[in-house]
Amino acid sequence: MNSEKVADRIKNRIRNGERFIVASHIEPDGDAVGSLLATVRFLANIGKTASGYLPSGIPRRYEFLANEDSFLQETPEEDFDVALILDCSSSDRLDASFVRFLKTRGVERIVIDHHNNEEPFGELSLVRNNVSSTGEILLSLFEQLSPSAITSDVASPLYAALLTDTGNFSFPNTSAETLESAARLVRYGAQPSHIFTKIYDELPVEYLKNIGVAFHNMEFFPEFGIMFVSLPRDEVVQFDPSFDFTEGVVDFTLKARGVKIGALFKQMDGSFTRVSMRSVESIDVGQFARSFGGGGHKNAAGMSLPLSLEESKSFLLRQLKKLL
Ligand SMILES: [Mn+2]
Repeated sequence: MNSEKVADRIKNRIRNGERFIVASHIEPDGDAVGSLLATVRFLANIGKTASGYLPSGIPRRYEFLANEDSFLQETPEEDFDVALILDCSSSDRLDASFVRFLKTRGVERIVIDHHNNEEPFGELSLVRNNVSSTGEILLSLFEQLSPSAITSDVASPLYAALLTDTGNFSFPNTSAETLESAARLVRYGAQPSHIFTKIYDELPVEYLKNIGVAFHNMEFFPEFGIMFVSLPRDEVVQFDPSFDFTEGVVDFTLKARGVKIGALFKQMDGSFTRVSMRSVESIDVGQFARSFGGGGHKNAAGMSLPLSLEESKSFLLRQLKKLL
């Protein structure tokens, strides 16, 4: 079935269904949270009963999008006609108890996603992997269903979804269509400056201290375009455990001229090191990480090594030289 036909069927299921449960992947990012929130609100606006399932709660960074919304944190008792599963490329990325819930209740699964999806797992799956974000796919569905139901509190989380999945409209997935979608979201009431500030400019002070620690411990190998930064356990600034104090630190490596591969080494204990990697478009660190038991995407991946901090760095440098 081509994607136009699938989209038509999904619109019909939304028009005819009454009770919806909306879910996304574990460790939800901006696209997952934004898409979920927008879908629950849009469905309510067109007169449906809709519940969002978010077992880990809303990450602090996206709390501002949620206002008064409440989410299911456990699988519910009541029945649903349809489960809308957003931004999720495989059922392994869903919360395990939710997968059991869908199976035992026999709830129809509609998957809407933009990842390279080898085995779409929904009864209906709309997968557009050339689209920036699940939020962008949803915007066009909502416009076809009922533009007047796209209130500003639907537009704002969709805008957050586009913003975060495109790295503030800087990644190669940013197309003319993406920017046009963003412009329409602004017309529906999203406020770009406010959303940007809330997501990117409200970092804990301690987080910036850790960036300082990581980059104070920088090693740069210009002949290979490799940069290593490290967070030794005894130098890390501990703070609010609800904030991942290493999130995004490795992204800064690619900001330096001449860097093609950046890696952050986070010392867990004397014999165990967590490595996060980033690469420029032409280099696949995802495949590299998988060959050492890790995982991730082409340009963003990670792995754990049963080695000390120093051993991990020399091991990775040796292996990366073979890759280049
Ligand atoms: Mn996404």
